[in-house]
Amino acid sequence: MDTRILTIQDISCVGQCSLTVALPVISACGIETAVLPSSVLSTHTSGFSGYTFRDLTDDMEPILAHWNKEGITFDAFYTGYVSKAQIPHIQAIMERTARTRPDGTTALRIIDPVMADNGKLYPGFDDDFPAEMARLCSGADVILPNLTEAAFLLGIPYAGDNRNGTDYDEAYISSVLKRLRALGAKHVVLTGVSFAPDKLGCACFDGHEITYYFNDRIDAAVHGTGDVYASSFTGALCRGWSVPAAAALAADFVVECMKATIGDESHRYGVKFEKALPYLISRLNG
Ligand code: PXL
Repeated sequence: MDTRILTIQDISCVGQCSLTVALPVISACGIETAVLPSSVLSTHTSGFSGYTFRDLTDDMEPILAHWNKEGITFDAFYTGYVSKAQIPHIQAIMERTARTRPDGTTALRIIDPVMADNGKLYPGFDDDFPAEMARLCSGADVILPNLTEAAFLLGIPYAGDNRNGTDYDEAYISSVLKRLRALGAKHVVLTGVSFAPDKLGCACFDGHEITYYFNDRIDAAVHGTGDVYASSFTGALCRGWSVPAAAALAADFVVECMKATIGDESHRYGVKFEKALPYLISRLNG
C-alpha cells in the first residue's frame, strides 16, 4: 500500500506558505497528500495587514468522525500553523487515524511548531501558546523548530542569529538540542543554525549523535522558507530517507528556491518554489 500523509495547517490563499506549499511539494515527492485546513486566510500574516481569517476548528470533529466511518487512515502526519484550541483535536486525529503497517510500525508524526521567527511570535499567538505547542511536540517522531521557536518551546531568551559570531556557540546548540529532545520527540531538527557569517544550516539530534549540515548563506529576507523546508523534509522522510539525509536535502531545496526568487523585485512574499521542483524530484530519484 502506498504511503498517504495528512498535513494539517492553514490555507493562506496568496503568499506561498503553509498548504499552498505543502500540497504541491509533498505531492512532487510522489507521496499522496491529504489536507486538513486549520484556517483560511486571504494572505499570510507577516508583511500584510487587513487579512481575513476564518478559523476551521469546528470542522475538525465532524471530519474525523467521517474519516473514522469510512475507515480512512494515514501513514504520516505533518502539522504546521495551527491554533491552541486545535491541538487536542489534532492529537485525537493522530490517535484515531494512524495506520499500523504489517511490520508493526505506526504512523510518523512530524511537527513543525510554526509560531515565531526572528525572535518574535507571529501575530495572533499569545504568550501561553508555546507551552501548548510543546505538548504537541512531546508525542512527535520529529520536530522542526527554527531557533526562535526553540527558545519559545524551552522558555529561554532568543539568543540572536549569530551573524556576528558572538550570540551563541556549538555548546549552546548542543544544549538546546538536548533540552528540546527532553520535551519528548524522538528526533530534533533545528533550523537557522550558524557558526560562521557566510554559512547557514541545520542540526539534527537523535539522542545519540548531533549532525550538522550547512549551505552558503543567501542574504535575502524571504517568507515561507520554513514551510518549504518542512514540506520537502517530510516528503523525503516518507520516501525512506534518514532524518539527517532528509534535513540536508530540504536545506539544499530551500537554497534552490531562494536562488529562483532573489532579484525579482515584483515578488514580495514567499519563495518561487515551483521553479525548483524539478531539482527536488531529480534529487529524490537520483
Ligand atoms: O510560514 C508560516 C506561516 C504559516 N501560515 C500563516 C503565517 C505564517 C507566518 O507568518 O502567517 C498564516
